[in-house]
Amino acid sequence: MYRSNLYVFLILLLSIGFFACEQIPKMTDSIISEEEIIETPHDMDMANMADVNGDQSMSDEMTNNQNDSTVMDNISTTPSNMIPVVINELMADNDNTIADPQGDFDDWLELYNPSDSAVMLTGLYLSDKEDNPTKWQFPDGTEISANSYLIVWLDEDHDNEDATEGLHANFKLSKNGELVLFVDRDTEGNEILDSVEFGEQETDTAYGRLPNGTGDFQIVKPTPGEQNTAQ
Ligand SMILES: [Ca+2]
Ligand SMILES: [Ca+2]
Ligand SMILES: [Ca+2]
Repeated sequence: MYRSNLYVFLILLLSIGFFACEQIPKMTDSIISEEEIIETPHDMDMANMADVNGDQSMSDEMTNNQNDSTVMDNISTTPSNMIPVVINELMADNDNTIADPQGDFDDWLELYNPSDSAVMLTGLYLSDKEDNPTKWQFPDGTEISANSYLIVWLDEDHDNEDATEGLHANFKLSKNGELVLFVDRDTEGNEILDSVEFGEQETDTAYGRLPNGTGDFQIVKPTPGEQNTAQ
């Protein structure tokens, strides 16, 4: 009788131990998400990244670092190799599709954050030159909200005193086609996070990912600041 009670007690003790082990990681996760910090790398378009880098090293790095996510005090310290943001759409010859905050119909690029957390873009870059990947740096404090889109005007209005509203880069896009790079911070070796190479573009024609955020670039219906849709 005594021995059977002992067994019951041991089973109870093991159950409590198992339950505790299950709960601690969940509690930690909930703390992290409350602080709006990227918990896990989004399932990025790895194939596209591999195209850019010519290998899978970044993908491997992300996999290796997947479990390294820890509670961080500052969102801007989020390791860049966990940035889930992609180049989602662009227009290289905007004649009457959408005006920038100053009323000009300029080239534009749409970034998309598919994750459930805001992502700080401070220190990251956009460029249209492979030999100068750090051509234009996002201003300090630039943030892209969770599941949201961000438009960058590619109009060389970066130092235009009248163009304080909106993000304005120091390069334009050629309608004859070129390359756009989304580049990591200096501390991360300026790795290319995403890129798109496009050929000759028709006026007011948008080139974007379909399906939205993950698919290959193709001609899409212009949807600046919104989910991409087919023509
Ligand atoms: Ca402009
Ligand atoms: Ca242009
Ligand atoms: Ca869009």
